[in-house]
Amino acid sequence: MANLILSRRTFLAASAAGASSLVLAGCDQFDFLGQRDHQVRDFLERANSLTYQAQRILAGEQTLAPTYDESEIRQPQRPNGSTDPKTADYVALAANGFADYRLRVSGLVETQLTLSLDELRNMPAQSQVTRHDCVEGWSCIAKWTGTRLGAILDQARVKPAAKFVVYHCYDTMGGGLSGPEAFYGSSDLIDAYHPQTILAYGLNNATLPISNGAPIRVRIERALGYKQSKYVHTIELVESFTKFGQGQGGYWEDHGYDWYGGI
Ligand SMILES: Nc1nc2c(c(=O)[nH]1)N[C@H]1C(S)=C(S)[C@@H](COP(=O)(O)O)O[C@H]1N2
Ligand SMILES: [Mo]
Repeated sequence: MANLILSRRTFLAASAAGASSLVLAGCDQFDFLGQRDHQVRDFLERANSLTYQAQRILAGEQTLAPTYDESEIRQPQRPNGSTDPKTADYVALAANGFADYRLRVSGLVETQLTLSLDELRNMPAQSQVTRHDCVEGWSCIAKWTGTRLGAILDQARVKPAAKFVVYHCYDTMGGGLSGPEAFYGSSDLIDAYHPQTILAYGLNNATLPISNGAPIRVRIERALGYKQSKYVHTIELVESFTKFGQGQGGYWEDHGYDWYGGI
């Protein structure tokens, strides 16, 4: 494991040297990205010096989440958190079978995108049987089908200044003094470009139901349940989270959960 210990300077030098040197450096070398307390991962989270290009290259080198056989699916995916959003926009979309749904890709991109469900379904599809782990202490194995987020980001052409992806959702949570808060989540570009990160529209060989995030929810397979934003309407590329909610990068993060949320 000695070769995993990279100083910040060595790491930056490697990034500066560009794609080829990182790729030639081999695969296992980037396993540390999955270890939440590793100093380099910690550095990546702060990501201030790391370019979009460098984050992107690292994404392809990450370890995959374990996958399972379809026969290991024992029960339906347990719905949790919001399971039936009541916001007016969502109710209207659902009433029409989501025919008018459009996913928006905005923020630090060269080309803003507006994609219908058909357009998303016509992009290359990917399915994976993975385990969802909720911090409340339960897990479910399920088959998720969708479009790779990386392909969508490539279509929009992410600007170099972007460091994070914010997932804006249709549902609201709570209702305290400040009123209901819109649910949102986020990831870095490493997780966004991870080969198993998809925008899912299918669950266990059927259309994704409302209870599990219809029509589109995020699957970031190496992250905990609360990072799997459901009911996504907008994907916004940003440099920082400060202008959203309490500035911690997500509804649950604003309420005390750790931002990384990796497994
Ligand atoms: N928009 C939205 N996404 C969300 C939530 C939510 O309440 N709203 N809950 C999160 C939590 S805590 C979990 S465990 C999973 C639950 O996903 P599931 O309903 O498909 O099991 O969604 C996550 N994504
Ligand atoms: Mo959760």
